[in-house]
Amino acid sequence: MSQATLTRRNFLMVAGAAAAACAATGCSNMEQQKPADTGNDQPSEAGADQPSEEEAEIIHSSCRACISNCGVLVHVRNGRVVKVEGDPIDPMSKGRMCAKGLAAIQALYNPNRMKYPMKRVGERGGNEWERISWKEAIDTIADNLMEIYEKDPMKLVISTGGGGNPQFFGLHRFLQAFGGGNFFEPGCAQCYLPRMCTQPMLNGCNDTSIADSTVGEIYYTETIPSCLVMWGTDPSQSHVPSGGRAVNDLRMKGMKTVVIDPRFTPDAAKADVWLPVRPGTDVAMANGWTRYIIENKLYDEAWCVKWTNLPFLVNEETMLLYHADELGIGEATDYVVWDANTNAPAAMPWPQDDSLAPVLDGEFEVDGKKSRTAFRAVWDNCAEWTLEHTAEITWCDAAAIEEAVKLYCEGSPHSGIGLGVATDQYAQSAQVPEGVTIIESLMGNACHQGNTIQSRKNQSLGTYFLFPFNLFGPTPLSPTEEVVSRRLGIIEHKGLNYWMASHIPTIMEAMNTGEPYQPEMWIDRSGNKLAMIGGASTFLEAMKKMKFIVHMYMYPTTTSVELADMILPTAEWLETAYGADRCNVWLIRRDVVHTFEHVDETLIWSWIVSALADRGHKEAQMAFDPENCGVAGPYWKTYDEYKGYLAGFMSKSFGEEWTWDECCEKLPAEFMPMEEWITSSYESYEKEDPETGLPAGFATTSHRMEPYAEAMTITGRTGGPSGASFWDNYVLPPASVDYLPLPHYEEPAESPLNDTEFPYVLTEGRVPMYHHGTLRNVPWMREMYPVPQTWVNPVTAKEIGVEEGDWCFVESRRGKIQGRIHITEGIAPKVIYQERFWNPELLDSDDPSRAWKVMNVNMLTKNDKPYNPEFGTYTLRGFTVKVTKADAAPEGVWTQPAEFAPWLPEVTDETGGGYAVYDA
Ligand SMILES: Nc1nc2c(c(=O)[nH]1)N[C@H]1C(S)=C(S)[C@@H](COP(=O)(O)OP(=O)(O)OC[C@H]3O[C@@H](n4cnc5c(=O)[nH]c(N)nc54)[C@H](O)[C@@H]3O)O[C@H]1N2
Ligand SMILES: Nc1nc2c(c(=O)[nH]1)N[C@H]1C(S)=C(S)[C@@H](COP(=O)(O)OP(=O)(O)OC[C@H]3O[C@@H](n4cnc5c(=O)[nH]c(N)nc54)[C@H](O)[C@@H]3O)O[C@H]1N2
Ligand code: SF4
Ligand SMILES: [Mo]
Repeated sequence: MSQATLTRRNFLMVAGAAAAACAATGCSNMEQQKPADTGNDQPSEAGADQPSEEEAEIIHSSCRACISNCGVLVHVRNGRVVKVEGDPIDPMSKGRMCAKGLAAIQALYNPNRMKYPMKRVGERGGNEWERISWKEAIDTIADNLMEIYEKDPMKLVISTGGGGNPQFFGLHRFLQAFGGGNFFEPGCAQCYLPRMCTQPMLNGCNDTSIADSTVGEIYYTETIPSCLVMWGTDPSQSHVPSGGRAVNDLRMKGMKTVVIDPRFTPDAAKADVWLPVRPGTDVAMANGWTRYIIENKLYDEAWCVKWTNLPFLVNEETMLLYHADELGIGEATDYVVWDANTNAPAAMPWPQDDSLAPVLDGEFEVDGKKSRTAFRAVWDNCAEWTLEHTAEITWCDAAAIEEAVKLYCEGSPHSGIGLGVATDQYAQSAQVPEGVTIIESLMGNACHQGNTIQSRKNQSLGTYFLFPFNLFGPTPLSPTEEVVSRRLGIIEHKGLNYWMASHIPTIMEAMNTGEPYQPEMWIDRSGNKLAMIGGASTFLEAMKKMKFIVHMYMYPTTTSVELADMILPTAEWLETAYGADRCNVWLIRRDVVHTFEHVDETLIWSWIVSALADRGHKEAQMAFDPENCGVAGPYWKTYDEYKGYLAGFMSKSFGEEWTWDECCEKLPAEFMPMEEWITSSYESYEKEDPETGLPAGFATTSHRMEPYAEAMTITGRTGGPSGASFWDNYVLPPASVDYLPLPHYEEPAESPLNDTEFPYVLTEGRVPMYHHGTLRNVPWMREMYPVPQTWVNPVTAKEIGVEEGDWCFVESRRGKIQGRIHITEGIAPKVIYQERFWNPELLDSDDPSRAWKVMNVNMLTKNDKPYNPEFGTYTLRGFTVKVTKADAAPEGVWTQPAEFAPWLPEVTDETGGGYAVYDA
């Protein structure tokens, strides 16, 4: 079959089937140009005079179709990417890729891409655009920014995509170069921040997110953890080739697994114990585990006494731990234990005074007042959570819970718990990592072989490439105390300060009311906020009040159509340069092609700063001078300057100073042998810290693990140790409620236990075909997963009166959407599962706003109170809905492979090319 007779339609059907097979098996590569493999001609074979495959150049790179950064080999022929495959040098993916990454060519050359900067003509929301030059675009933005800057820099709001942004902190740099403003991201308080702040603050090591690549332990094949608990995480779908693959390999070698997840995921299917927890009840589960471990004396007492703050005495009035100077028995840096030798309180210094005999469990009289050990406070806190009560609240089986805890405890201290995003997405987002830290501390599961808690260096530094200017100490560009304290919502939710973020609902309130000030301009660098943000309708209404909105993205989305005044075409990952540290290896992402006028978002921010500097903006001028910028490095005017910065940063790990071209020659490469990297963390707390000559301990205030989370309480009162002081060194006024040191279970605000109008509880979780709002315009992916499935239990299906494949309505107190019924025992009765979706095919219809409304779970989610006190988290998972039968699919939604033909790239399509430049 020749290309001339091949229709887009018949190509799609065959190629898509191959892609589906690949997605299911996580296969290592997909030939995208060999007729023999797909039984079909493919776009890149078009034209009789194509050179043969041997002439393709093969380039090492790193995928960025999701947050995972898997190593890839990119085949480029005649200036065109013709194939991508996994790179075996990556220790995490070991040569695998997932369907999203393999679809890279369809994304890169997608006919639906935005090609040039555009400005709106006509009404906002009218979807009429005019092409402009990069110069006009940047100058217009800079003029608008100067106007804001002169009034009040805080009126600027900028945002990014959490999962999608390889250069997350690039936006913080920008705000520092601008001199103020608010930053938000729809993940953040709802993704990773609660774990990433709470866990290291309390365990003194790392967070334990397999889905954020911070659990290095699972990639080492020489040893295996005894038992891995995957708690609200689903690596086989959220990290198919890396975390998912690694867990699978370890399971085959004998690692036991427990999965705590309402959905019967591939990881649940292979688990030794699956606990289908009711969405939103994980704190009850954690407290149930803690009580079982304590009541059955399964914990490691010697470890708890020496390496945790559990023997320290609690000042019941302040909820903080006593320091020895308060009782006049020692130094301010010492804590207080009850010493069994003297039967009296004693100062416990660091390192541990082994002549003392601290009592772990007890209540004593100290200073004329009752005082419990932190251990006893933990025990009291979980006293009500018997297995039966835990089972009743979490909708799990008591015997299964017991089996799971036992499995985990029997494997300790070589077991570990990996937390996922699920528990970040409801009001108890800080309390779950707190509860899990208690469990891990009791068992001594830290810095031993097999643990998820480790203290390795150089893990995931890549995420922070564009450090804020003040990351390693104040610079002249650090935000002032005034800027920090005026960020919207951060006094109340101080955990946000850890990422220098503002609170989304508080930003919306400021937009709606002008209090405490009126935001006026929004620059967004991400995908489709209207599909990703909680309570999307209210977000849209608030955003409409902005005077000027800029959206940077690769494709038009409903955010661009409904809200933007200007849209900027950004680069796909194959057009960007970056690096990724993967365990002991640096991968290098190379800009293998440049199409149309697409620009790496990093450079767009740089150009804006440059234009501000030209307009006499003081901080912007400083940002081009290395003197003012600290480790973060100055801004760049060209992509080559930027790549020079990347090269300098990566080559430091090798003790070298390479240019970008040298990096391209030498990377990817190991900066440390894998075994050394892995074992560097084992028993590291006992090893001597060369600076102090003392044991290293854990990186907390007490040098021990701190399951009694007084650090949280202190954060709420002052901003430190996690909040403002971590980045900015300021003391902030207290929040209106105390952040409690121990996790109490709160029933979700909308509960299936008492909601008669909306009787079911809805939750979400990843599917391997999409990354957030991406790839809904990529035919391969839409063929595999054309519309969102609504999972219902057979019992529920009967109740509702639906059958497999029926269309349905899912409705909450905030909105009504559609989905397609999938009946399965893999979800409990009364629980509904549906993943996020939006429909780019509707952008061309008479009513483009239907594109984000008809199937978007974020029409249903809840961005009003109650919020998590520490981080301001709103509710994306675990709220109530009703489900009813619908007669048909929403009008105009594509469900059949052939319908996606307009989005198929052809090799003959024009691609433009070369670097776009901004010439001030
Ligand atoms: N209901 C519900 N809502 C959720 C979630 C949920 O589970 N349920 N999950 C939440 C979570 S965990 C997260 S992290 C957020 C994610 O939601 P967002 O943060 O809005 O989504 P992203 O896809 O990360 O947005 C970033 C986009 O940037 C694109 N991108 C990559 N490089 C560039 C670039 O250089 N420039 C530009 N402009 N774009 C680029 C990526 O393709 C990606 O689409 O959604 C949250 N929303
Ligand atoms: N394919 C794909 N991969 C991705 C992403 C993507 O959008 N698509 N996004 C990336 C990003 S930004 C993130 S944050 C990670 C997240 O990666 P994971 O943490 O693995 O996230 P999810 O699959 O969203 O959620 C994990 C599991 O939580 C379950 N769950 C739902 N509600 C609850 C609950 O109340 N309690 C418990 N214990 N479990 C619950 C869901 O069924 C799901 O299987 O994935 C990353 N990788
Ligand atoms: S998991 Fe993510 S980074 Fe890896 S191949 Fe898939 S899309 Fe690319
Ligand atoms: Mo996320």
